[in-house]
Amino acid sequence: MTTHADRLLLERPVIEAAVHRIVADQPVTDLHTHCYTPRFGASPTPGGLLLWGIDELVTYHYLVAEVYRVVPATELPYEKFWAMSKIQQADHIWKHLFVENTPISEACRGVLTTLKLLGLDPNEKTLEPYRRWFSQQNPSDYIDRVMQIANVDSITMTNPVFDDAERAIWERDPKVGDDPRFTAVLRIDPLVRDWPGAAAKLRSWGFDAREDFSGKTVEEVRRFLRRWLDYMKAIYVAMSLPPEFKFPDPNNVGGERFIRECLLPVCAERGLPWAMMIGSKLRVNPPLGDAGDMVAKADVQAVVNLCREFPRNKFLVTMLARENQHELCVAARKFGNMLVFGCWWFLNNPVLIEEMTRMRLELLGTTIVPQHSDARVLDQLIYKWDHSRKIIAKVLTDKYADTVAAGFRLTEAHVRRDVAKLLRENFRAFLAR
Ligand code: HDL
Ligand code: ZN
Repeated sequence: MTTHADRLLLERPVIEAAVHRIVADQPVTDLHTHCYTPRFGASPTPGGLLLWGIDELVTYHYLVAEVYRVVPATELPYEKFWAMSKIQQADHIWKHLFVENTPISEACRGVLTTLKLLGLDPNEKTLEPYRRWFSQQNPSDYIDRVMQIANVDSITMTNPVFDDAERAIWERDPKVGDDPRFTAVLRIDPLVRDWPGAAAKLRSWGFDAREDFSGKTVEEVRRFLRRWLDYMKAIYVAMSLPPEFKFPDPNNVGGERFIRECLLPVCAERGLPWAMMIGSKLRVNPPLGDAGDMVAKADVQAVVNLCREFPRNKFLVTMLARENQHELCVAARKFGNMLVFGCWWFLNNPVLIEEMTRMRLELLGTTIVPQHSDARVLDQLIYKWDHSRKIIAKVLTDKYADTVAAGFRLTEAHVRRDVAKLLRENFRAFLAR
């Protein structure tokens, strides 16, 4: 008797319907977000790191950048905008991006999708009706609701230990990350981006790290990493790296020695991946804050050198420039200790998600993690996954149709297996390897 799973998928419309259903039904393990457990404090509580609700959605830094294209700084000086309350900022953005202009950009459409999937009408002229609805939600219950709508089974945090506010919360509450819905990631950008400054910080925290690596620096930096990895129960180590990132790097001897003598030995001893997120050029327009960062082409050969020289280490890699994507896919064909992931930041747009997913499936098969949400506001999980699932399903349908046309007898079981790998199992297996 043929089971549903064994059902052959031959005609394109049958393939398409099955793929879209299976992709929608597959729980996602979201491997990179900026969301937080409720114990970190929730907005609008001052200092709360868990951002959620309409005013946080509408003041997402992507939308701050976009509203400054409509109302330039010559009309609204940056410092005046930042002096506004969150509510005033949101009203300003809603007026200019959602009422007086059509919310057609990906970041704008994301707010519409989120409201719609929450059961709200995205066409309100003011934010007041939404504020009334959100005021009735409780953050922790709301997390469950958002995860259920987005079909996300685990939210991976980003925990920048060099951020004074976040480190203070960890030190005040050792259990702050203990929420089964979340996992932690040790984020340590300054140790490569600014080794001298980071070494000085470590000394101020009681780790004897010298800029010139004299004394017990290597042991002390390894002790620092182990302490925070254990304390956070981190599942990997992450860094955003500049377009200039090189390995080896004669212009950043300290950063290179940190990677070679401290980071990678500790990651290898613990079987932890290092997530390299390469190509972010920070604060090209400083008064825009987080909205002021940009992208530039980076050097894939740095990734190649690291994967080759450290075969016992595992590298999660995403790059920010569209121009780097093909070379990164080819590099991944050479190194099984590299897992390519996500359509990061300025790549998280339908046109590029489709291009990158198609390129990756054609070069790497199902051995990738096609997407992460990068959600900064909890509610964004809803739209980031709704939008990406549809594109991933569209590309998979094409690739399955091509495979069937070549004579492969495709069944639902094949599709379920593949989609589970792409959205959940590849990441988990990479961690466990
Ligand atoms: O460095 C990162 O993790 C980036 O994702 C930045 O946080 C960036 O501001 C962002 O939110 N991108 O989506
Ligand atoms: Zn991020």
